[in-house]
Amino acid sequence: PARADWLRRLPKTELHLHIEGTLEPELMFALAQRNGVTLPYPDVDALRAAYDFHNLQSFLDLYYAGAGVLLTEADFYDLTWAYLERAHADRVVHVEIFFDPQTHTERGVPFETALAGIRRALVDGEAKLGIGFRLILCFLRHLSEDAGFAALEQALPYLDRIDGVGLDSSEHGHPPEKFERLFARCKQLGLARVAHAGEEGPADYVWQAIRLLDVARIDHGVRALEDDTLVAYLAEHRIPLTVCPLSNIKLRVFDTLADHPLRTLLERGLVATVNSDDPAYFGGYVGENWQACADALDLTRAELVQLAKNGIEASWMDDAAKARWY
Ligand code: ES4
Ligand code: ZN
Repeated sequence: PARADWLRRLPKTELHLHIEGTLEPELMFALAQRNGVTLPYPDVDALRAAYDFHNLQSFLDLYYAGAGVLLTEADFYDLTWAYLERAHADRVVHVEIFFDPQTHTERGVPFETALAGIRRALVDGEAKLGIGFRLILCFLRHLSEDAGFAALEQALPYLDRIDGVGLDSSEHGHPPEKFERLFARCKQLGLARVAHAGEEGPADYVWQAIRLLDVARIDHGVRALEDDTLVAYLAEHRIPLTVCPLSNIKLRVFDTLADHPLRTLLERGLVATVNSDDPAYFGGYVGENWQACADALDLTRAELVQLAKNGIEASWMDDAAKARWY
């Protein structure tokens, strides 16, 4: 129908995307073969059948195992390029993607191998597909703050190629306060900061991310709605939330998309954006996230335009680039 067509053509941003979460089963098997890695599944269908998650941790276990096929610079390039082509088909004009260096360095893959492959694809994506980009190094919160400092140490020679840092992985029991000193150091180094908070964790973790990590955005943040003072603060300071609707359903944060509070976030004046998180695992890229929300919540064109504008506002593109899309 006309609305689906219009929505497909709407210029979009993607501000919450784990590049390791774009590893499709087909590519996982192809890279396993190329690299002589044996996967614990006989074929693509058996692997896909295992994507039946009941919470964040059950997903993360598979996500970290899957990343084990990524060994060479070419692997990271192919992964990122496949994502960019997919994003381009959804009319994504700007991406800010996460990568998890600790997932790779712990396996003996050098920091610069992952960085170089991802960056080279992003540079090609800008030249050939017109997709602007930023790159965000995520620290794994289930590991220690010292491990995070070690990852930052490895990144120091490459900081001209990294735009910001984030905080991801298992939220329960790993509050933002665990990383206060690490993020203070990142701030000193001139790195922008974001953090996953209020996905499975409580609204208090969102407060901690703001007050202790001084973040520019909150990744997920849907549980902020449990705290009216926090909602007012986020609205007043225009701190964006990078919301991932299909992710929230797959990981059982909400039962169905019809129960998702995306419209409520807009009604409360929050800078909510739509993103895909780990699209190879959660059943949809950014276009499918938009279409599924538009359908399940019967979003108006005005609401959809607001979400698109929020993505531009929340992004770290420069002002000239923002002006192009407003
Ligand atoms: C993640 Cl959905 C989600 N939450 C936290 N950490 C992650 N890493 C990759 N996907
Ligand atoms: Zn995420």
